[in-house]
Amino acid sequence: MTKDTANKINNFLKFTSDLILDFSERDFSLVANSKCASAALYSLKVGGKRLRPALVLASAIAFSNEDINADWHKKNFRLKTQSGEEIEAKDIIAVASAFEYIHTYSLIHDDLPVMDNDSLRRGRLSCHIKFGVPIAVTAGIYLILKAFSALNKTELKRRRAVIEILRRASGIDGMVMGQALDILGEKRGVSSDELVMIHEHKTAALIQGAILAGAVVMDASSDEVKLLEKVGQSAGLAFQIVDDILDVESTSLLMGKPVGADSAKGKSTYPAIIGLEESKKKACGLIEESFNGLNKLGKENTILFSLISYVLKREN
Ligand code: GRG
Repeated sequence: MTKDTANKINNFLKFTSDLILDFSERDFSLVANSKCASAALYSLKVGGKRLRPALVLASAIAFSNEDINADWHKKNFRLKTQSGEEIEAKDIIAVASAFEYIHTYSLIHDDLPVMDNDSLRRGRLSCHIKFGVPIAVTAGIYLILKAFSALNKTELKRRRAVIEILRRASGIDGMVMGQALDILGEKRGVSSDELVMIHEHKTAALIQGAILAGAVVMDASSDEVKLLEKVGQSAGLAFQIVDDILDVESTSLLMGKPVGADSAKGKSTYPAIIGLEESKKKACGLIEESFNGLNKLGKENTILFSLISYVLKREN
């Protein structure tokens, strides 16, 4: 990756982070004195790469009727859908934020003592260590409800479709199912096919949903959505394989959470099942598949393409 591309990606992630933090500060302001909202905001604010909301924005930009070099890098940008309708920044930012709310809830609940029992997240104390388990549980539930109410408040023509994408990606057809399969498989160990199934649901579904939501807001056609489903699924699976690899190769300082935790807990991971080198090859192959899909869609010269390359190059 060139230095130029790396800078472009980092700037875009920072741009996304600023937008969603600004949105969530206002979104939570009415309940700012509630412990539950404070805990939710704490977990949102402590950091994170902001990949999912960045994918929503990047996909919306890729499928908009904009010149790809247009100056959308400002707070009140507007994007035109493929049918020429203008979409306001606030509505796209609401969609991006909803994905980050759901992702943050999943991290809060994943860290709980009854799940992974991790006390560090994003380089800071996990939500339940800082606020106690009952507040952390309610903060997670609060984030789920806020995500769907943020989508519901948008004036998007495709609002219902976007709500359905997030519901499918995060619920029993997606992330929740993946997490449940992961927990059930922990004790007995899983086959490589089962591991693909777990990763595709636990992690890839939300990443895929973020890419689909941005495109659907911009009126992507059903053929485009079909191709994008594969793009998102491959990128999402690659993301989790890289996560498994980083758990072996990275440091706790870089990751902002304990490393080596997967093998210590006897979790089934790609490196444990097929080895480190094969895992790296698998992740590269999946990103190639994603790129092929984007090429077919004529989206090779976009920030969406660059963000997908970041899945492979990320260091934390
Ligand atoms: C109770 C069955 C049940 C489900 C609840 C807790 C939960 C739902 C799901 C857990 C899903 C989960 C934690 C998946 C892991 C995905 C993953 C690799 C997260 C790390 O994402 P990053 O690296 O994190 O993007 P940052 O901090 O950068 O945002």
